[in-house]
Amino acid sequence: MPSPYTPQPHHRFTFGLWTVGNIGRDPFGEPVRAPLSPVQIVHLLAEVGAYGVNLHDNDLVPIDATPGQRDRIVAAFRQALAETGLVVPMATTNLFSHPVFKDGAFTSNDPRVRAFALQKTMRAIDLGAALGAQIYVFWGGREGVETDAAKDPVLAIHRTREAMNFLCEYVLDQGYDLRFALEAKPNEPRADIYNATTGHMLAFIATLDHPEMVGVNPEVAHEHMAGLNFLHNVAQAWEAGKLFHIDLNDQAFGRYDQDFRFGAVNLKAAFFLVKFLEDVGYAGSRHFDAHAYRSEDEAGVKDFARGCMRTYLILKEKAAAWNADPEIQALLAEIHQDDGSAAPFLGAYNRARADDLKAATFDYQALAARGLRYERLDQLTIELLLGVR
Ligand code: DIG
Ligand code: MN
Ligand code: MN
Repeated sequence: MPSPYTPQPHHRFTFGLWTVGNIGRDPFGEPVRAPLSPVQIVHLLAEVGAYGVNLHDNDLVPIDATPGQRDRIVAAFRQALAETGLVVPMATTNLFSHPVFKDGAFTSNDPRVRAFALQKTMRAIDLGAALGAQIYVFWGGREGVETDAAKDPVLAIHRTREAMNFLCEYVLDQGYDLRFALEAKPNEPRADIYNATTGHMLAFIATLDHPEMVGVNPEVAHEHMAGLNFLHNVAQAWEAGKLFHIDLNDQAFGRYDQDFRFGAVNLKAAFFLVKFLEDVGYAGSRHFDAHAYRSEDEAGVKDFARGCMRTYLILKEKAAAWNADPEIQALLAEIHQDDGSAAPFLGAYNRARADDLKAATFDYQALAARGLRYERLDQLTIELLLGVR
């Protein structure tokens, strides 16, 4: 019997080619690991037990590849997928590495760059669809400014909307079974990035011509960079029917984008996130958009990938234990008790209800005096996570 922490395909754990393929370059240092080919990465992910592999167009096909080179690269990648059984649930476009995108892609002040970005994205969508992807992520890493003198933020919104509407129409025209997932980040590599958080993206989606095709891809690190509660943002996306994908990793608040191993920093936050995803029955990929420490060799990269999945599965088991813990559940029942006395006043508005409520008497001093037992509840949660319950 495999360990309960052994990843299985039904767990839907995925990694981008760029994650376990990260060679450890950072702004202050050269690469520390030899590059792995996409085929090598597929086999590495199969070895550690991943379900799928995601990719930017240029993670697989270099931007300057000839059509013949492209075909050979894609054929070898397909062969590796066939040999390992890995699938490609998500694809995306690299609209941030090449210098042509130094001032953005869809929001660039140069209309030729905006047109090139659309062309590149359509071709990347074709590649993703051909590989079976059903989610297409947009992360606008360069869609921002260092100085607001350079770009009108309203014009940036219009340009982004025009691009998204164009690409939604393209997907419909091509007949692809593909939905878009927009990924927010507040800054880095630009000093400020437009649509900085998942909340901004949810508001932006509502202004599109085909909002039903577009959801979000929240990332732990990016919402933490903005100092936000990731669970709340995921819950709002879920409640809106827009949680199409999720980027799992970890991140200290107030730091650069660390993309740490899942659960490596904020274990309690990771627990409540896993509990939420499992409680609501989130059926999408558990995508680890993260990378190993720069200190690691290839063996360490595998430790990183295994750690992401093991921590998720351990926290999934802890969530089930929390839901079954008699003392925790008794406390929750006490906390959420309802004597029914407020029932006549709550719910949809009507005149009679409003009049009755205005006429009602509340002993708000007594209500204020009630202790809510959250300290005990949180302590029990901590002790469950510490393994003493
Ligand atoms: C960074 O968090 C971004 C890019 O890696 C990619 O476009 C997206 C896919 O998950 N995440
Ligand atoms: Mn990130
Ligand atoms: Mn990401």
